[in-house]
Amino acid sequence: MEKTFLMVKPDGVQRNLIGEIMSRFERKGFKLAGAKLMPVPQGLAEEHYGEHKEKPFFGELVEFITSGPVFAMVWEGEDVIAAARQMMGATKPSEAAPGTIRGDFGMIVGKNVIHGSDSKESADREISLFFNDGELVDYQKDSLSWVY
Ligand code: 3AN
Repeated sequence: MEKTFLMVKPDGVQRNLIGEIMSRFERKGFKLAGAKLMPVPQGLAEEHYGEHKEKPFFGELVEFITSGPVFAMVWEGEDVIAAARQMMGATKPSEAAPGTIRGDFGMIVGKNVIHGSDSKESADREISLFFNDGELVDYQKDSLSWVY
């Protein structure tokens, strides 16, 4: 089953949105494979945002993500990567549709509450950056037999 990496950013943690965000993915029907509250060390932040190294906002991005704890998660399900991106909404909160996480809670592009992998390659890369194999749990969820 497909997996994605999602992270409540420091603004989401400070604004008490962890439960709200987890609840949306739970209710949708996805399965939680791992989760933890953690600070993001400088090196990890630079590696995670490596593809934006040349962008003018790279420094700001790294500074923000290291500014307070994040809530890192791995969620599993059919097409979860694309579905989670839909549920997150557009990068710019002003363009994110109402009903999406960024549409409902985001205020500015630099502090847009949540990160989610945008492809299978990014998901694999980001999951292994943030989680050890032993931190991901493989288990049976009987309620999913009603879904699939
Ligand atoms: P997304 O998070 O929707 O995949 P990306 O990958 O284009 O968006 O950008 C990564 C992160 O960089 C975004 N989550 C956003 O917080 C930040 N970002 C994107 N564009 C800007 C910008 N113009 N100014 C500041 N931060 C930005």
